[in-house]
Order: sequence, then C-alpha cells, then structure tokens
Amino acid sequence: MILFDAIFSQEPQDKVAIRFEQQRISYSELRERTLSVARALSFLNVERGDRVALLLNDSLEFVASFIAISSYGAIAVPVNMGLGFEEQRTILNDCTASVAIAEANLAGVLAAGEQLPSLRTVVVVDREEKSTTETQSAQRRHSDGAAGPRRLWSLEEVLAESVSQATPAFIDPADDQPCCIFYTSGSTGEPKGAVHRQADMFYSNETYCREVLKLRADDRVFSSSRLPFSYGFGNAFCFPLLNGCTTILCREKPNAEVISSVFAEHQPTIFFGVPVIYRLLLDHHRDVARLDFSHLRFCVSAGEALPARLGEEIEAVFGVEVLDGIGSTEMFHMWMSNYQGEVRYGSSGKLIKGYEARLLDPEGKPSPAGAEGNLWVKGASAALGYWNKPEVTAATFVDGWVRTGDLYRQDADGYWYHMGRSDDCFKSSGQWVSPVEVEGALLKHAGVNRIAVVEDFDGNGLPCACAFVIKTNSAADDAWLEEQLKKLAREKLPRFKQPRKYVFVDELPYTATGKIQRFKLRERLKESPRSNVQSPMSATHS
Ligand code: 3UK
Repeated sequence: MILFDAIFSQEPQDKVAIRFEQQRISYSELRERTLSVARALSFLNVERGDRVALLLNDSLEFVASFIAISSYGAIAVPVNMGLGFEEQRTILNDCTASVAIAEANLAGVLAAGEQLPSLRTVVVVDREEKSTTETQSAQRRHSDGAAGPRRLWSLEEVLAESVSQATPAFIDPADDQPCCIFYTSGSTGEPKGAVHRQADMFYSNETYCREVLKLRADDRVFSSSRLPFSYGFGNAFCFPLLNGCTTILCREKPNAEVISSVFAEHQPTIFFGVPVIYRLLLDHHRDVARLDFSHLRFCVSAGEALPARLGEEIEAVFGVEVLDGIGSTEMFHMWMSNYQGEVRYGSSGKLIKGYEARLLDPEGKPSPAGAEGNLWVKGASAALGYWNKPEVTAATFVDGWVRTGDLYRQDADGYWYHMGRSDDCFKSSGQWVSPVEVEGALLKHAGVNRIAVVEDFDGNGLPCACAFVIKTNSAADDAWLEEQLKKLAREKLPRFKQPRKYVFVDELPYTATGKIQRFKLRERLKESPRSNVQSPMSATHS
C-alpha cells in the first residue's frame, strides 16, 4: 500500500483534512498539493531512495511534502525545528540529504552554509512577503559567491516551473523499503536516525490507533508535540489522515497561551501532550485564562511518565481521562497504553495487542514475576535500524526484539510501571538530557573541578537536572559559584537541560573502572527532602 492511496482513497474528499490558522484544507486540496510537490521532486531530479530533509514547522507544506516524498519512493527526514543549527546540520550530514525543504528563516544558512557537502538543492517556503525578500537576498548572495551546484528555490517558484512536468508514478514499496528517518538523541546525546517503512505507520494505525484511540469520523485532533517527533507524527499526521479525520496544525511553538488559543479556535476532541505541557496548561487555566475543553473526549500523554497526581488533577479539572502510554522513535509509536474507562494513573497501562514485551535482568535472564527488569519489546512497527550506524543498531535491535533502555515492572493485573531508565539519560520537558553533555558545558568553568549531572524531580514531580559539583578551590563561595554556573548554563544550554539545583560536594562515587555511579547520587536526592525547585516551564516539546 502506498501512503498516498491510503490517505486519498477515502471518501468524502471534500472533508477538512487540516485546520491550519484560518485555513481549512480539504482532502482533495491536500491531494492536489501533494501531486504538485511530487512533480517538483521529479523536476528537481530527486531519485528514489534519496533523502529529502524537512525543516518545516507543522503546516500544510510539511504534510503535502511528506506524503509526496514517501509515495515517490524517496526518504523523508523531518528535522526538529527546536534544535540549534549545529545539530540540524549533523542530521543533514548523517543522512546525506541532497534536498532540503525549509522555512524561510533557514534559507540563508542552508544556501550559504559551510560543511553541508551532500545538500545540492534548498527549497524555501515563503509564508510572508518579508521572508520572500529574505529568500531573494539569500538567493542573490548565493549565486554571487557560491562555487558548488547547490540551488536555492522558493517552493512557489519550483511548483510553477514543474507544473507541466508529468506526475510521477507511485509504485508500491518493497517490504524493506525505507520511507522516512526520525532522529532521536540517545544515551550519548549524538543523534541517531531510526529508519521506518510505510508499513510501520499502518501497523501503529492498526494497533494503537484502532485499539486505544478508537477515532470517530468527526474527531479533530491536536498534538502539542510536533511532526518531526514520531509521537507527534503519529498523533497529528498518521492517525487523523489515515482515518479521514481532521488534524489541527499549529505553526508556532506550542506554549500554554498558544495551545489555549488553538483550543478556543478549533475545539479539539482529542489532545496529545507530554506531562510538562499538561502542568503548564493547568497553571494557565487556573491563573491566566480558562481553557475551552468543552469538546474534548479524552487526552493522551507520552514522552515521559505522567506523574499520578498530575493525571488525577487533569481529570478533575478537564473532566476527561488522560491515557498515559509509552512509545519510542525506534518502535514508531506506542506499544503500551492505558485504555479509556480503565485508566490507572501512575502506570503506562497495558501492552497493546500486536506487541510483545519481556523484562530481563542485567544478565539477560527473564526477571521473576512482579520484579523490575530491562524492558524489551517486539512488534512489526519496529525500525529497520539506525541509519548508517551498524554497531548501535546491532546493540538495540536483537533477534526481532528492541532494547528500550527502560526499567519496568508489571503488576498482577497486567498494568506496567515505568521505573526509570537503565542508562543515565533522562527526559526533562519531554526532551532528552544527556548528563555527559551538561557536564561538558559546565566543566568549562575554571571553578569546577569535577561534576556529575543526574535526574532530579521538581516540586511537581516532573524530571529536571541536578548537578553535583566538586569545586576547584574548596574555599570558593558556594552561592557565588552557583550563580556563575547558572549564567554559563543559560549561555550554553537550552532551558530544559539547565540544572535546577546545584549541590557542592567533596567527593563523587566511582566504580572500579573509573565510571561515575550516578545511581548513587540519584539515591541521595531521593533520600533528601523534595527540593522546591521550579519546573523547566518555558521549554516545551517540539
Ligand atoms: C520514554 C516514557 C515513561 C521511555 C515516543 C510515544 O517518547 C517517545 O519517543 P523517544 O524516542 O523516547 C522513548 C523513551 O521515552 N517514555 C516515552 N513515553 C513514556 N517513559 N512513560 C511514558 N509514557 O524512556 C522511552 O524509551 O523520544 C512516545 C510515541 C512515540 C514516541 N516516539
């Protein structure tokens, strides 16, 4: 089955597929737009299997481009717009994308950008007149000085040029044909691209969407997690569009105010978020403006564990259930979830039909019933592997099973409980924090001799970073150094990675091989009274 047919063979075609700001885009309009992008791909000499990067906010262009690229047989690579350009460049080079479709503000860096050896064509989406000028001036600068064959187009320009091009034939994908790459940063902090097939999306649609969401024809769904994150992609692209429903897209980075105005204007029936977004929404609803949740049927939470208290509070205030579920980029979407009418807050719910799960002890033997273990999962939506990373692929994808890196236990009723990560990485505001990276940034300060960063929890029970620091000069003033480190962290790190707490110590625990034992520091934090630190509120998941 081709994605294009799966989306556009449904009736009726005049139904609204996308609500985007003031626009209402029907399935037939989206279909026409998709075909025009497909002609543009052919005009730009994109070959089957080529990687086409999408550096776009959630929008009609993102959706039409994705359907066109993957139905054409090329590989779509959505890039998180919340990342810095350095990281975005690492991704473009890792997948060796030859074409990028990008927002106008990236036109300059992409066209002129050094160290992008594979990128030969940049297509820019102009949303405003001002950015048209930006594209044109980048274009001029580029044609004045550029040596390579890279070409900068505006999307409208390339669509106009290719209008007389024959529409390329869409061919059924082979079983192991990649369709898209979703990047995730794992334990080392280095981005890894999980390679997925079109069939993986259909499988999540048949399992999680059919079993748990049970969409209705008139559902309008809205996800505060955006399309380049496979959670957001399943929520706001696959499930609504594969079932003839309406997806509400929002170009802006979704903070409580933006989400609140989307609710007022579009009245979603299902909302998908990460825990910190729910915290923000509840605070906004209480302190700033009331949220119009009158049309909501239920909510979904994923990305990190939803604290039980938060789930209960949402249900009490909004009057609907929150279905916490766990998924991953490697598995494309959810494999465990709470179900409507049988929610247990604090748990990830039950295993979804179509997936298998097993818990192994550190020696690889099955954990005894009821005991904690390393979670492995199996299911047909698993990625083919990581792009161009055979070793990490071999360590994660073993005999059809996928190592999740999560510690879990299962109770006698079949509910699963997340007990943390088996490695030291953790999520804050729904995004990965690699302790090594934070430590590296703060070690630049001469006043720091050694440092270890671990996961702590703020007053709301949401995860945040805590730094244990050994001072270079033990006589230095703690409060002064803390201020200095906070300043450095603000300069070097996004807000969600900045430690919320600093603890000055004389020693750090190490293993015999010289590895820091972060679990001991975490235990220490658990023993001390709950710190009254602020949650990383301003950071939201892209
Ligand atoms: C953690 C959770 C506890 C867990 C994702 C739904 O988060 C997603 O993908 P990522 O690749 O991260 C995967 C890891 O995140 N996690 C996710 N959800 C939960 N931990 N409770 C949860 N409910 O460590 C997992 O291994 O960024 C989530 C659907 C698609 C996704 N990509």
